[in-house]
Parts: sequence; structure tokens; C-alpha cells
Amino acid sequence: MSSKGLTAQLPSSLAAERHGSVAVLKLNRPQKRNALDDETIIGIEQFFTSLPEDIGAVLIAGDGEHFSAGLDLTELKERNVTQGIAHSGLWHRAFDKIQFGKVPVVAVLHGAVVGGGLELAASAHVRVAERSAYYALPEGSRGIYVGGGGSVRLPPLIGVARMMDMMLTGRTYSAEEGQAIGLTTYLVENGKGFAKGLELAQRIAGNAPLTNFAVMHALPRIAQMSPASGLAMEALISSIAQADGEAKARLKDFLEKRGPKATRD
Ligand code: 1HE
Repeated sequence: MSSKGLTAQLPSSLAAERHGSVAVLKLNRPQKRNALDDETIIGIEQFFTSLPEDIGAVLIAGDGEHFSAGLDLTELKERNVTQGIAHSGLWHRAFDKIQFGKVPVVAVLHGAVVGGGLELAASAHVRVAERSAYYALPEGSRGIYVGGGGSVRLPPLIGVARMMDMMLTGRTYSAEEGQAIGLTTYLVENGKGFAKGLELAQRIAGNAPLTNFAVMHALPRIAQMSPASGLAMEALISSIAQADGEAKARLKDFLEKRGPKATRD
């Protein structure tokens, strides 16, 4: 596959390729277990900022035996408090571009998905795990704290209590446990994650852009509102979506027996 149209200048720790309307971003530093250094985080931000208009979804995956070993610990040792805050801000900006960017993102997880690697995964909209995946927050044992948005993005997925347990005791969750507690919504055999993730990303890319926008940008915000505000926001978003030409065309297709049915998978 080529990287045609994907214009971001990526560091060697990242690789991009295109599969039709899906852009694939691979963590490409297997010799360091896809540890995330500053260059990589900046590359991720640039990739998501410069996605071509015709990309409808992104797939993130990791090369080698592990999705990601998290923060590159070699970069940690010289930082003072002020630099630490700036560093965390760098991660926050990059991962915000994933969660609240232009198009939905699917993450394929395998091997270690730990620390900042889990925070990266939590920024995606759909997570697919291979059976080899496992999840940990080793920050506790390293004397540090999550800094890539984990405090904000992980509790809605697994709850504050489980995140506390992971950080305080070093508890690791297996792929099966991760699936059961809500870290992932798909669990597939080893080696099958990429194909499953790509299939899902292609399906997502075929949705009406306004629907994808509403799911990415309105749904998580409505979930944080009071019920009354949430219902008002939902009424507005649904009326905007249904007034769009794309919705009208898709409804017409269904009513004229051309559109897909909502059948069992
Ligand atoms: C690294 C890193 C890293 C590996 N930073 N270099 N993350 C962690 O605490 C996890 C640390 N890593 C590990 O526990 C293990 O490496 C793994 C379980 C992921 C994989 O084990 P293994 O046996 O396959 O590999 P390895 O021999 O440990 O590592 C291979 C190389 O990658 C080695 O370098 P080499 O030059 O000696 O070959 C390792 O030093 C290097 N490597 N992980 C730097 N993380 C925004 S805040 C987020 C805070 C966090 O993410 S904290 C969690 C950090």
C-alpha cells in the first residue's frame, strides 16, 4: 500500500499508508517496543492535523511484538517540573487531535499496551484487541503518574476503581479481561487484528461525515452534561444530521429497498 496523499513529515518511529479512504498510522519502533518519545508524539499530532480531506477513518497499529511500551523512559530523567508540564501538554494536544480530530480512529492492540501506550489507545474511538494484548499502568512502580490524558480517558472506559487498582498495585489485565471490563470492544485471534481493524475503519469511513462528526464530538460531551442539557443537545444534533442531504439520500435508498438492512453480523 502507498502513503499517497498523506503529507505529514513523519519521524522514522512512525509509518503511514493508505488503504482507500482509510489512513493507517503504524508505530514503527519495534526495537524499542514502540516506546513513545517526543519526536513520535509530535509526529502523531502532525499526522492527525494534516489528514487529507478524502480520508474517512484512521487505523492505528503497532509494528513488532507489542503495541507500545508507553513513554520513552530515557527522555524522562533530565526533566524538571516546568518541562514536565510542557511535556504532558504535548501529549494532551496530540491525543486530543486523535479523539476530537477530523475522523474516527480505530486502534488495533497486541502485546504490551502499557502506560502511555494505553493512553494512546484510550484516545481512539474503537479498540480491537488480539489475544496477546495486555494492559498495565506501570507509572505507579516508576514513581510517576499518567501524563497522556489517562486520568480523563480511562475512567469512562473502566471506572476510577480499576484504574486506581492498576496504578497502585501494578495489576495487569489480559486481553480477555480487557474485553470484559470495556477497554476493548472487539477481541480477535493473534494476527487477525489488523484485518478486523481495517474492516471496521472502512465501514466507518462509509458513514455520512456528519454522523461521524456527531458521534466523535457530540456524544462524549453529551455524556458529561446534565440530562436536560444532553437531551436538548441531542435534539439539535439529530435534527441537523437528518436535514443533511446525505441523510435524505440514505433514507430514500432504504425506503426504496436499496439501503442496507440492520441485520445480525
Ligand atoms: C524502552 C521502553 C520504554 C522498552 N522506554 N525504552 N513504560 C514501562 O514502564 C514499560 C517498560 N517496558 C517494559 O516493561 C518491557 O520493555 C516490555 C514488557 C514492554 C517488553 O519487554 P521485552 O523483554 O520484549 O523488551 P525489553 O528487552 O525490555 O526492551 C527492548 C528495548 O526497548 C530495550 O532497549 P535496548 O537498547 O536495551 O535494546 C529497552 O530499554 C527498550 N524499551 N520499553 C524506553 N518505555 C505521558 S506519561 C506516560 C507514562 C508512561 O508511559 S510510564 C510507563 C513506561
